Amino acid sequence: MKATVGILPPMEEAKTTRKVILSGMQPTNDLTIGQYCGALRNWVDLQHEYDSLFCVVDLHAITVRQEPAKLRRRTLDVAAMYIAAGIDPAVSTLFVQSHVPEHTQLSWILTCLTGFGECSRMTQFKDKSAMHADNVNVGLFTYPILMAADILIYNADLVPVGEDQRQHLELTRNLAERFNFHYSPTFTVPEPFIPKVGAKIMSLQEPEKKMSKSDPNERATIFMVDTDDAIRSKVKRAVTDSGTDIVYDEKRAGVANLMTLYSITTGKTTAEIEKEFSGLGYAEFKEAVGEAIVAFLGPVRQRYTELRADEDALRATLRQGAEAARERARKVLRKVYKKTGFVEF
Ligand code: ATP
Ligand code: LTN
Repeated sequence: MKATVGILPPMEEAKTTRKVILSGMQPTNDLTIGQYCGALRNWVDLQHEYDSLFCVVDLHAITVRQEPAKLRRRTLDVAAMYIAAGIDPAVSTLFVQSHVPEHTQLSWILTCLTGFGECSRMTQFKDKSAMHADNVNVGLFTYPILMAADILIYNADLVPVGEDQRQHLELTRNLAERFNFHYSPTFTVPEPFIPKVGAKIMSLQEPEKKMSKSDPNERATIFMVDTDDAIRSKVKRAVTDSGTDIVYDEKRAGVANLMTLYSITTGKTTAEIEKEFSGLGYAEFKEAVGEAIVAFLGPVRQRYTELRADEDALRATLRQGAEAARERARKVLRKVYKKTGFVEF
């Protein structure tokens, strides 16, 4: 919030001077503990301090082939998981991306300001087109432009995401600056907000690779809805190395990853963890990590199950969120249309 000296601003002004944050996740599968550590837990912490908007980016999800019934179900699953993890719809604006058509409308204008080369350089495009070689569609290519529109349509100041999204944020910043330069100052140039610990949770099976919800090897990923036994078993079988001591060393990716997970789920620092396990081996350490994750995820899973059981209430929450988001998006889009030179309707 802006510092105020002397008299406090009136309530309305106080509300509008709060900085804005926006973020989203794709409903392409159940959420993982990687997404929780890299993004969701930050959203929960930041929502009280900022004017916050969180969406389920279903339009982004169809850049990879989706079964319609599954996509519909997962969109609601992800929204329920946001709330279960601690996003309070009374505090934050929570909505589904396709419910706010202004995102796609702005996206077209930004598309016409983006160079072909800029999109070709995106590593997520390169990775995903290699992974889905049978469906390298243009949406996969222009994906980051829609993401830029998601952010710029609300003039977000801050975007809490994991490390893998840094490059997309850089493009978003360039597009905001380009529009502002070609027309006149319009968009806020957003900053990424990437956590120091947990920005990249690695696969449990190939610890040099990011933990991914689309990994075909289920043992590599801890899902937020995994059962206690599944969590224990996945941690127990996590790939480590031939060493024996529990010390944080980035070169020993498997152990470092488990230490990060333990640190986030217990709140302990690396030094505390090293001390706790000094003289103990991988077996004891893995058991503790498994139990910490079980204890941490259990209550979230229970809240999730309750919330997901009342679909009418969930849909009503999402409708309210979309109405609030649209109201804001419409105003910005109107300004952008005018500056672009479109005749007013
Ligand atoms: P996929 O692995 O299916 O490609 P994704 O990265 O596209 O998943 P999203 O739902 O789009 O998943 O990601 C939501 C957020 O979670 C993003 O901010 C992303 O940076 C973060 N995130 C995803 N996976 C991880 C991870 N392993 N570690 C840390 N953050 C992550
Ligand atoms: N590209 C992101 C998901 C995403 C997003 C956004 C994140 C789409 N729109 C806006 C933050 C802000 C991803 O793949 N993780």
